[in-house]
Amino acid sequence: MRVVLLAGGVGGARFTRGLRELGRAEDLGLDLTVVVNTGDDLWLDALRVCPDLDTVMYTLGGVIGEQGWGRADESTRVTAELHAYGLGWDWFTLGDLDLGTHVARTELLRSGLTLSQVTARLNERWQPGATVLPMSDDEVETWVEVERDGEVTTIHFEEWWVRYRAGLPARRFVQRGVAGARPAPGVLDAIADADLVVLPPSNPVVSIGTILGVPGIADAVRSASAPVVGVSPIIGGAPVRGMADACLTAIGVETSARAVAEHYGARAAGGLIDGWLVDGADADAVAPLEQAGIATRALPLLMSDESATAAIARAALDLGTSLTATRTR
Ligand code: FO1
Repeated sequence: MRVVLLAGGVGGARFTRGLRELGRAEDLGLDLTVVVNTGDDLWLDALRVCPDLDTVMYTLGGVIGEQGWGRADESTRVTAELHAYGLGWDWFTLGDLDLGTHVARTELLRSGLTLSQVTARLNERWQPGATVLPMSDDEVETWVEVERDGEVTTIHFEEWWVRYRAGLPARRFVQRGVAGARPAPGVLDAIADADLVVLPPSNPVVSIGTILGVPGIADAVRSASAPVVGVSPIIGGAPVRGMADACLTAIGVETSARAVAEHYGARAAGGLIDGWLVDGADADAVAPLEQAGIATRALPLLMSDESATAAIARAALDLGTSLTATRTR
């Protein structure tokens, strides 16, 4: 069964790992492809840093840091040296092991490889059990227009997210480079050939929204023969982690499981999703979403441990399978 996921950082990576483990435990023959957001990427200390690609790679490789990014068993000797020279961002920690990835990626990029080729090469080492694709080989960066010290300015997403903890109201998000960006090789084919497309509980604006903003990808999802099932990143009116609420507010979407589903839209009405999973706390969203043409199921959505995550992954597969049965090709 070919499953394609459009994923950002922590939530998407954890969900993908749960789906992979479910497939292995029950011998489901899952063939997973993860299309990853690269809008968080940045040049820092002359290195190309790709937060979501690395979170997916490290999570599937079993070496993710406990905070959900960077490496486990990390140290910060090199970054301390950089800060001592007044370089880098002293509020953004590039650990020593993590820097190994950024140096390797930058060297491979400078040798002429595309981001896809570099990503495939780096993932070989970690055996992720899935095909990991950047959304595009072209540089796309999310910048955030904010008002700071009384003046309007635009800062890189990572500065907004990490330095300001999304505390400066985002006036708008600017995806620099997205207009001319092409889907990375294999992305459109994977979506077209999929038996199921999943929107995991990643940030619907700056992660999944950024992927869908690459010309061609949203249309590929809309026209996919596979059912499209999403997992709400919002439980009981709040994001499970991160600050998706600040992002949703910035685009005028209410922070609720129902509003995010409506934001993606029912595919029957020209939107993106056929199915949607909400937490039990949001069971009141089931009826209205069903009426809007989105098959909706309520179940515990907190990925508190591997078995909880596997249960959510199972529910997504089951909803997808039930929708395949009803979809005309
Ligand atoms: N997040 C933080 O909250 N603080 C950091 O210092 C930080 C450093 C960092 C370095 C590399 C990397 O790949 C991710 C890093 N992140 C950090 C997480 C990052 O902001 C998020 O993973 C995504 O950009 C949002 O999903």
